[in-house]
Amino acid sequence: MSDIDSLNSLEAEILASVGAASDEAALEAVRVAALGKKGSVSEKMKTLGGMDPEQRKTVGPALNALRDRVAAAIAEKKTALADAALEARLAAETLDVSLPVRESPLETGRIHPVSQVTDELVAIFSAMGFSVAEGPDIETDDLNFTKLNFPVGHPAREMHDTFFLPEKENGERLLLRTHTSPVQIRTMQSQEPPIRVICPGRTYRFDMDQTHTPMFHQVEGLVIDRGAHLGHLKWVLEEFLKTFFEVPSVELRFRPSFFPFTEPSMEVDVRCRKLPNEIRIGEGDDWLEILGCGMVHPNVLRNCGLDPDVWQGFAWGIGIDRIAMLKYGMPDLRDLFGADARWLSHYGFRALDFPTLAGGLSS
Ligand code: 2NL
Repeated sequence: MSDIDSLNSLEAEILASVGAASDEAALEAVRVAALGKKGSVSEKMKTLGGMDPEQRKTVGPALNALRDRVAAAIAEKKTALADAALEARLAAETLDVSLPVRESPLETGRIHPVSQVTDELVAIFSAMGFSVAEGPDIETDDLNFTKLNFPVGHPAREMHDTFFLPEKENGERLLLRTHTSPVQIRTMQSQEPPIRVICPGRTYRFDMDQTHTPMFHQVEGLVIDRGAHLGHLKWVLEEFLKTFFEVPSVELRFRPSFFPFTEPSMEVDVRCRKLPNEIRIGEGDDWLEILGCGMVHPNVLRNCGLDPDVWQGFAWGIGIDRIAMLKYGMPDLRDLFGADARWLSHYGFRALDFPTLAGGLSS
């Protein structure tokens, strides 16, 4: 084969490999195999030195031209591969800017009415200078009953239909709190008076019918101060009910009652109008029982290390679920804990509409 023929076949071979290279790495391998230090073209260059001048005169320029054409072919193929890679990426990574924005969970989710009403209570009492205290759902017999002046073995304990936990080795029997009063006991034991606190939270009684669920929510309020008296209690309750039900005035009726932890104890009715599907607070000729309250029993103060001759207190307790139903017109208590998303989307509240006094609480 003549020198020129063999160069032609070498070039054809290299150009075929360039054409066949399917990505940049394969192309680089072809380049090294041809133009690299030990490549086929470079090896050919090295043979020029051993040629006679006549031969070198024809082979030299032909080889140079071959090397330039191969280099140009590789450069061109490199650009083509880079373009193809970009095209492929553009095709694979399309972004549909016309897709509608997905609604944020902040918009689709709803705040449960019990949470909303709890937030409203916190807003109202915060504005009156109360703090919020919380405590455990599982309590001791001592904090749930004994400290609250329920004598051991007294039938008043039975009235609470308590859920007890299995007895421990040491004979101690824990329970699910039947009211949030143990939180106030803990507060009186750990803080110096004066005290102004509300304690919202879950409470439990073994009871289930149209108007009772075994778990329900309560908020209790407690004020301990020198000279705290019934007049203060009545004012606090009136302001609270007016603000909560968002009416200009309420009329209250205090009836004597009994709780072991207050003396005197009272039940409070609020004037209302009972319509077929609605109860309007603050007007009409009917009365609705709404909460229980009283002056803290001296035994309870003593049980918490407070001298009843120095410190007086008043307290009240109210069912959150019931006032939520009253305010927002939910007819069945059990729906509150049915975990039905359709019910929640109807009665629930938007996450960013949190209640403030300035914003009108529920609006
Ligand atoms: C009701 C009655 C009431 C209290 C709760 C209380 C707490 C302490 C001391 C004295 Cl630590 N009293 N709480 C007082 C009166 C009534 O709740 O019928 N709630 C739904």
